[in-house]
Amino acid sequence: EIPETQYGCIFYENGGPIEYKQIPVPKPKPTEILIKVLYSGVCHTDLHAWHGDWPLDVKLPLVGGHEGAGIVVAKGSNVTSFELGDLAEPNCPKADLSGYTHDGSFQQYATADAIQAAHIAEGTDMAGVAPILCAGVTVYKALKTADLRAGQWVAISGAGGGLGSLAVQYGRAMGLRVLAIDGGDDKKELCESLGAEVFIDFTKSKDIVKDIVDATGGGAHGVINVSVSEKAIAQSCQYARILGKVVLVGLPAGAEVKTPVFDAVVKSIQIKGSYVGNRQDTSEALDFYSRGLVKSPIKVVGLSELPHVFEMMEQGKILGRMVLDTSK
Ligand code: 8ID
Ligand code: ZN
Repeated sequence: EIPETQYGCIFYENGGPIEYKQIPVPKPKPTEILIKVLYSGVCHTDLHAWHGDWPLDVKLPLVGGHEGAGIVVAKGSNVTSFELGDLAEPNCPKADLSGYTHDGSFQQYATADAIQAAHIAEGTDMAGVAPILCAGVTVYKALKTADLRAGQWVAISGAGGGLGSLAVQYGRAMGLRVLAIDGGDDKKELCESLGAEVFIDFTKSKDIVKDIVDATGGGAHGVINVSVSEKAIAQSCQYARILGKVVLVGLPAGAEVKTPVFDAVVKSIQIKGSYVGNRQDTSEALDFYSRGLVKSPIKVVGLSELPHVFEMMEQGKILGRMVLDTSK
């Protein structure tokens, strides 16, 4: 039985109040499924969407969220790829972005394009799998984009956050040596427990470039930038090794890549962008999760706590990923 109304978190203007209240349950278009969302991760992109700080307008009013995991409860007349009861996720398609230009997973029932939505295997831990659906896929794809070989060093900048804590583990699972960069002792502990061989604290290091070059015996072969910091991106080109690959993933508002051209040229550095992943990447990233090679470092709180989660995220205080339980 699908209700007419449900609880959701909605905002009417960028940066305005986020209201947890009763809103209508959306109706799926012929090509969409309706998902009963059980859990949704909170990605830093959701915070950017609320602020409206990217050169891409969000829909208003907006229900954010794009790391939802739930059960298919209805489907449009053209949908053949899902059955009712299947486990699914409202994915981040390229043009119509869940939680950005399409109401997302910060509500109890969400619609998603049936072609883009990912299938989740029976018996999967639904709270744990939620962050895999954006953060996991994104960092897995970024690591593929870095094109490294087992035994090489990968530096993860922003390693203690949602994307970073998964990047450390995917990196390890892919046979890489992981150097983690973030701030604070609790993030150091988290990164080391997930398999980072070295942790560099950006709040304490006097010379981060030198520390990383020393720890890796000449610089990182690859860098995955998931921090929300223009400065960290500039530094990453400097501690990348000769022929190093620097992958840009984090999207600090208004940022530009600023790095000495001379170094980039004489070291023949490659700078590449990487944006989420396709359906094949999603199914591969989920496979790593279901085989137990990566764990979701999550803390679960109620959907009504979203404003508080954003506040903590802004202050860089979240360890790993916060996941919202839509029943609370
Ligand atoms: O497809 C994509 N490219 C994609 C997909 C998903 C998310 C991009 N993103 C973007 C988000 O929009 C955001 O800009 O990646 C960025 C990180 O998302 P997140 O992992 O969800 O954010 P977080 O959990 O807040 O983690 C950020 C971490 O960076 C650290 C913080 O301490 C935090 O742990 N950090 C910062 I801010 N400055 C740092 C610095 N200078 C730093 N770590 C190292 N050095
Ligand atoms: Zn995301």
